[in-house]
Amino acid sequence: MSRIVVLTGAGISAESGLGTFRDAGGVWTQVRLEDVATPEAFARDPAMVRAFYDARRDAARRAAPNAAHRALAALEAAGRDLLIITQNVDDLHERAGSRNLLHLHGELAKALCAGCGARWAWGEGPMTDDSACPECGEPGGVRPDVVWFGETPYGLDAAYAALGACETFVSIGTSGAVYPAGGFVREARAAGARTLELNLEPSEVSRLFHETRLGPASDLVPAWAAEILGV
Ligand code: BV8
Repeated sequence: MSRIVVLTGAGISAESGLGTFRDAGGVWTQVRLEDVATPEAFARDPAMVRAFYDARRDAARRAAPNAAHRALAALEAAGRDLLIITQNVDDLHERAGSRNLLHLHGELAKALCAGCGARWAWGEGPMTDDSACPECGEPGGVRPDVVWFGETPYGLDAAYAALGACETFVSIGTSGAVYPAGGFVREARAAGARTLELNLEPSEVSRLFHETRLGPASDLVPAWAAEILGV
């Protein structure tokens, strides 16, 4: 079981040029989450929802991991017992080299068949009504493999097991506004873990952390990783 559990949110990818959600100018200030990030939105206007995620998939493909992603990957490469639970749907942790990773809210780089539940890697190009599922062959039901509001996050059993056994819980670049991830710090504290928040601004759950450090992730995360490595 991982002794260090790290929860990441959109803030760790902000310096890679990918938008956060609730900051000034964030994604949810440009488009209503009810219009693009719920199953009802997809049922109402699948083309609009697919286009929203196609644009974010293209932006993620053009982005590059930053020093914060690389510092976490370096901890894993140095043999530290670390699990990253990310709320992010980009693949910047993977591209930085992290492997022990759980995408709680799914991945832009995958597709899901709303009909049969098949999931597969999505390559280039937009999702359309003509996109057919490779399993059932049906067109019309291909959607991004992301967890929308009202849907059950992926890997919750593994996440809670890791939180219940960790010694250190570090939250990076998240407002703590979305649940159940926003409650993970409570789970870690109940397990006796030391809890640390690395964020640009105080979050909705800062009061629950033993320590909060404020600043950009590209500064705070490499500095914290250096402490862990004793360098
Ligand atoms: C569910 C998908 C039932 C893809 C997203 C209590 C318990 C359980 C559920 C709920 C509950 N209360 C309410 C709910 C319902 C709901 C919810 O949380 N609503 C909110 C709005 C109140 N939750 C759900 O519906 C979840 N499902 O509950 O199912 C269930 C529950 C338990 C067990 C079984 C079943 C599903 C939630 C997932 C929704 N999908 N994304 C996509 O479009 O991306 S959520 C979306 O928000 C993203 O995933 C995003 O990652 C996530 C969280 O946001 P953040 O990452 O924190 O981003 P944000 O902009 O908010 O904050 C950025 C932070 O970074 C800021 O603090 C900023 O200061 C900081 N920052 C900025 N720049 C930097 C920085 N930090 C460091 N360096 C920088 N440079």
